[in-house]
Amino acid sequence: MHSRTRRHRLTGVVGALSALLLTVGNPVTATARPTPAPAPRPMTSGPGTNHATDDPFTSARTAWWRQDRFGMFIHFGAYSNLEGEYTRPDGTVCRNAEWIKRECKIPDEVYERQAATFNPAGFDATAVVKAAKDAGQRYIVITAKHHDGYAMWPTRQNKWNLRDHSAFDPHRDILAELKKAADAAGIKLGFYYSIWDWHDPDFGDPATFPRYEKRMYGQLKELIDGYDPALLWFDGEWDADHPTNKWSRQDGADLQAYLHGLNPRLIVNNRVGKREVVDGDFGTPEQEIPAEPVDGQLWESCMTLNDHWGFARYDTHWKSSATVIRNLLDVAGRGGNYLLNVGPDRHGRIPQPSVDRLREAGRWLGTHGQGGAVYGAGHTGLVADPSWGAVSRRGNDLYASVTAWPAPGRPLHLTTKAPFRVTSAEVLGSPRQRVEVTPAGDGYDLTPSGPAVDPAASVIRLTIEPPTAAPAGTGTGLTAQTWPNDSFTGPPAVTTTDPTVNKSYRFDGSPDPQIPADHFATRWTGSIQPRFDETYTLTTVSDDTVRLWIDGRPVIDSAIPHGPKVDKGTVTLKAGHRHSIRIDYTERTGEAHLKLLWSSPSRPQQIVPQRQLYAG
Ligand code: FHN
Repeated sequence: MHSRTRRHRLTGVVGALSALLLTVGNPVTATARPTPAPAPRPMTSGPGTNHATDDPFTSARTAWWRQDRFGMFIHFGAYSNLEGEYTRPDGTVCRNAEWIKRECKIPDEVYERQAATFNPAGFDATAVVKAAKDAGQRYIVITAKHHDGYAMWPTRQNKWNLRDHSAFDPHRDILAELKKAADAAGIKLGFYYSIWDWHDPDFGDPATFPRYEKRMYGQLKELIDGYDPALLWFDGEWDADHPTNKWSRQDGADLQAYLHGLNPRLIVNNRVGKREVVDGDFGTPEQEIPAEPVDGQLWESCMTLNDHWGFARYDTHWKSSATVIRNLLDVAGRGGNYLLNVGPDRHGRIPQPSVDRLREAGRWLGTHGQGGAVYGAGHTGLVADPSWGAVSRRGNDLYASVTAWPAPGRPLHLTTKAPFRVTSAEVLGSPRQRVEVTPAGDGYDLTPSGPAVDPAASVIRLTIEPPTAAPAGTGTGLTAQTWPNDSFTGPPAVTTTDPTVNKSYRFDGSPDPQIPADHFATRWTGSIQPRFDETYTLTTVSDDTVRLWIDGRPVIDSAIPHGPKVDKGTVTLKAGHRHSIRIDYTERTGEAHLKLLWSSPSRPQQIVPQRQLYAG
């Protein structure tokens, strides 16, 4: 339900822009013509296309990301050369980090002159990767290009980069060095890339924006082809001025399709579009931790270690390692990832206070098996989020991470949301300590016999006998009838069996080549078979309308046309029983999405799997 702001096909963009290529360049510093990015590989688009290729909650493509949980963010660019301070001609000092050019109103030529002295000769990729590993951070996301447009690799699209505009050794490539060190250490490497570009002269005018976009696509292809990143972390997608940023939902949808055409394994964040639940693979709450699991999409909380992303020599307001550890446990217990930032100085060195705090976090994670509360762990609906810490589940272990250890003999109460037995309990790192587990009220009382193991957090590992699960189903999916109108009028034009309800048609797709991208309707019918006797939360992500019934009773009614939207309803289901389900979905104009997810105390959020859906 979005009017089309600026519809263009990538092929159109490539076609139109390649003709313009000879008239563009970067007049600020370049005289050479940028090398044209070769036309991208053909990708599917148009009616019949579903851009949702898997369920990010369970797919092999995202498995490493959901397992690793904890990453290192690195903000490093030409701004780092100023180390957070700019002395104006009048002698006054202006302070900022990665936004220093804009916030301190540094003239282009002054900023370019200082960038020409940038020489991060001290950048040691092996040391950076070691700092991440010592911290227990299992992936790295480094700024390849921030808002100032300065590329940290030898891009062929312009001369505003670390190879062509710096005092740095022209034979070095820090992204290649980091990629090599990360691969050697088994650490995944991703790149941050700002869509908003303060430097490219073609960015701010809609008439010339396609020329910028062609260079942006070219740079992203360079990064994918040249460094094989596991992840792209977009930013700068919001509406802004100076220069005007009119990045649209259509632009984001086109870019995401282009990138997955280059590398189907790539993981992309929601800022590729406009941070909607349907954009990219994960949401990006910043400097905050959601109070509970996020509906409809994976998520990653990104944070600074002090108060700045880029290096600021005066900023000594460091988070404690205990705060880092507790944040990480809260994030993991709510099913998210934690991307914690370092800002190297102008020499390329990570500040020692950052290294010290990160190393302490890594010590905690690597001690007594406490990392089990994070790596491969996630949200459990079996218990309520406690006031004394966080609980995460990994297999049949619940990790109760206690940040407020009780007085001797006093219990920790754990509210349960489904019946399960606790078969053993131990304090990690204190093998002789006993933990009394007593049924109490709406759950259990956990009473440790001794002191906390660690002031940051101590972990009580509960091994449980989980609620009984019915055998996995044998379903093949739901019957899907589609009409070439949005009122279910006349006979359906297409009837198929859909293995799952996981559709991102976006702006150009539809259920079938004969169904137009706008004004269609689909009805799914059949039955849904839960594996647990529990109250399930059914979640839809829809654009434009959706209504859902279970056993003939309405569970979701979101019939007012809308943009990408999450709706939820609860229903008590019986393990192994086939409950009838009907979903009525309509697409009016513009963007189109429909996903059906479920969760329960025993079942973390996922697209309802095929084997639990039956056509009849
Ligand atoms: O403007 C940027 C900021 O400089 C920094 O890169 C953060 C990190 O996620 N993102 C934007 C602010 O939301």
